[in-house]
Amino acid sequence: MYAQTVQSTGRKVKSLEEMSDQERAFQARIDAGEKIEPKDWMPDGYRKTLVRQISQHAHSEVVGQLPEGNWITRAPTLERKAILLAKVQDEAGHGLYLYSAAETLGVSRADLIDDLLAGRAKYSSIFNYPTLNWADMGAVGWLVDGAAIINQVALQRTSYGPYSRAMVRICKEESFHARQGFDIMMKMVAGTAAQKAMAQDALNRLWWPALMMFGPPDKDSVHSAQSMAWKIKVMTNDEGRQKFVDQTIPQIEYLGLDVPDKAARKNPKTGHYSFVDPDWDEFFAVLKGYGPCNADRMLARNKAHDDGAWFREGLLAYAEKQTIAAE
Ligand code: FAQ
Repeated sequence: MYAQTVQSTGRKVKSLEEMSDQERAFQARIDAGEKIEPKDWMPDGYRKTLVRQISQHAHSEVVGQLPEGNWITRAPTLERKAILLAKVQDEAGHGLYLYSAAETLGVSRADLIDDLLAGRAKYSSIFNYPTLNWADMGAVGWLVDGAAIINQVALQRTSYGPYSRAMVRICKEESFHARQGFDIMMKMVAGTAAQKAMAQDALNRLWWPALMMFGPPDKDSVHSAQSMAWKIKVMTNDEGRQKFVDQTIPQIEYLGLDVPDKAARKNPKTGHYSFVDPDWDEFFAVLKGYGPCNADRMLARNKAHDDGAWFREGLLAYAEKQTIAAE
């Protein structure tokens, strides 16, 4: 029987006795570590959860281009501009792989994007915070991509084949992103006192929102218990957050910066750091649309979609012409 270690607030996970024969056989495949492929039978809830999570993940990649895209024209050197441009372009590619993985579950990318543009779909809370100066480009790559990698490395082992395979490629690119962010931070802390202060300020502002990326505490998570049972998620929200803190605090010390959480301490017995939770009221407010940049992000995405209408029409007209020519 699968491990049921996390309590969450959503619907109770069915026991093997409560499952139909088909559901029991499906659970046995999951427990044996088999990958589920698009044409395999799957419970409706499994399909629905994957569509929700993969599409939210895809939207995060696409909306996630905005805070960094904002700095492409203001990067301090040609080299930094080229690197940032490549990174932002990679995020668009990640969105594409993920929408494609979602489409294998019988939904259309156009409908998923409509949900995003109409404000019906979520994307990661982190992208509703502003990027105020160049040091934020370092902090986003280091902390935001760093947090994303922790989650995504685990998701390489997710039970749904197309999602798992998309993650393998995404993780390779994300590690380049995190390193370029850390490299910017290294330059900033080795610069003038004002540059080092900018790096500290970026870290102070992004630390708490980065902790929120892992989702609400396990006790308040709606989906974790069922998603862990189906191995859609292979790590709980709190486990991911702890990994991030344990990995990042030594990096902060290496940079010679102050840890924003003054109370964080390493437990010599466990090797883990204690840390203060982010403000969960703020997190839930951001999810409801009240973050500093929610309205701007939705305006920017809607404008980009409207501005791209001529291009989508052109593609369709070309495809139609090819079909007619082939008949
Ligand atoms: N922001 O029951 P749980 C990136 C929602 S990629 C917004 O715990 P679950 C790359 C959750 O959806 C970053 N909403 O949910 C990049 C659910 O809503 P619903 C994105 C959040 O799914 C870097 C509700 O709260 N990564 O950054 C957040 O079991 C730089 C209840 O929560 C992924 O999406 C949040 N932080 O666990 C791009 C990874 N947390 O649908 C550009 C895949 C929770 O019931 C630049 N996703 N919610 O209305 C996951 O691993 C999971 O979905 C979690 C949440 C862990 C995020």
